[in-house]
Amino acid sequence: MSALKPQTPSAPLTYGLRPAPAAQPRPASNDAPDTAFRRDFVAALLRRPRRISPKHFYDAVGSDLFDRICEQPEYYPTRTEMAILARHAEDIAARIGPDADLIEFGAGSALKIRLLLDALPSVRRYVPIDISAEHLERAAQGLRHDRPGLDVHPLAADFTQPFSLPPPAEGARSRVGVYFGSSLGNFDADEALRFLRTAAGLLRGGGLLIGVDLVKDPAVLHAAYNDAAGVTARFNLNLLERANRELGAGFDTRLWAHYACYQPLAQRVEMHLIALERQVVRLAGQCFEFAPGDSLHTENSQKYTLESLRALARQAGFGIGPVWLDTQRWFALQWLPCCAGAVH
Ligand code: AVJ
Repeated sequence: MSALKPQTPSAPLTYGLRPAPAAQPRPASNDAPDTAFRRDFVAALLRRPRRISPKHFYDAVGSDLFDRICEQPEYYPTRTEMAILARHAEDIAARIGPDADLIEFGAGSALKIRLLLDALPSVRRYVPIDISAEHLERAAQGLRHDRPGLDVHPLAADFTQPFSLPPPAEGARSRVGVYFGSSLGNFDADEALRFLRTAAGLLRGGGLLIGVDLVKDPAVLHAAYNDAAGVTARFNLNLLERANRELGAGFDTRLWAHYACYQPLAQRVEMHLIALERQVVRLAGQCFEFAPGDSLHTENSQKYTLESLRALARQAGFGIGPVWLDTQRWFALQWLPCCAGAVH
């Protein structure tokens, strides 16, 4: 679900989103196309510590694997957030208000929004944004089929980059954003603030409904990112398989371990891929050597307190509205109104 599309030259970037940069001429020795994934992956392997944006998990295979993570018994966030949405849909809908132009960041399979749409019959338009174009198109088709009256306007885009939105829908009273799944937690603090500031600028007169995972017993977090069926491990390792598929890299995934752990000082789960043996991998005309124990840091998943989330939101220019929680207080859906006159 979450998030985010590389700016490949062929990506369907329209509606005021920044055009993709022109393809750069590439060295003759390299037969993989010059994509954002290629650039970021090579850069990730050259930097120390090695680190890549988790947005690159979401090729078609990775998006499907993420949907399967959401079905694992240990991965509570999706199910918990959906239960909050189902239980409080009427209250939430009242905050969103009538005739909204609804923008969803990181819409993925667009399952959660269905719970809200039932309580929002007057929505003017629904704009799901996601980095995974195929996945997004499938979700949009499904929604159009199930709700023939709804204007569904999918946008394949990477909103980790500076972005704007299509002009407001005709007859819309307000523009409202939804950002589910605690995907905000993939950003580091600076990036999260930048994203929220951009969103606050675009949602003036409306607001943002944001779902975040809360700080909790680390054993619960550990289990959620180390499911017994190994789906999260496959999701993590798919990054290397994607490099094999798209960049002609020769990773042997049997030589890599999925490693996820909670960092209590930073209050986040970190995911890494860790080399188990010495190996040399050729990629984009270069050789990369890995020693046993070398790590590629693939994801941060920040956990929040209501205070830490609200401080961030306030700093970005949002007001603080009501919050809806599950009974265990594992997950929060926070309404952030964005006053028309707010200064950013
Ligand atoms: C979609 C970023 C919210 O951090 O929990 C799930 C992605 N990574 N299992 C999360 C994820 C490993 C997920 N987000």
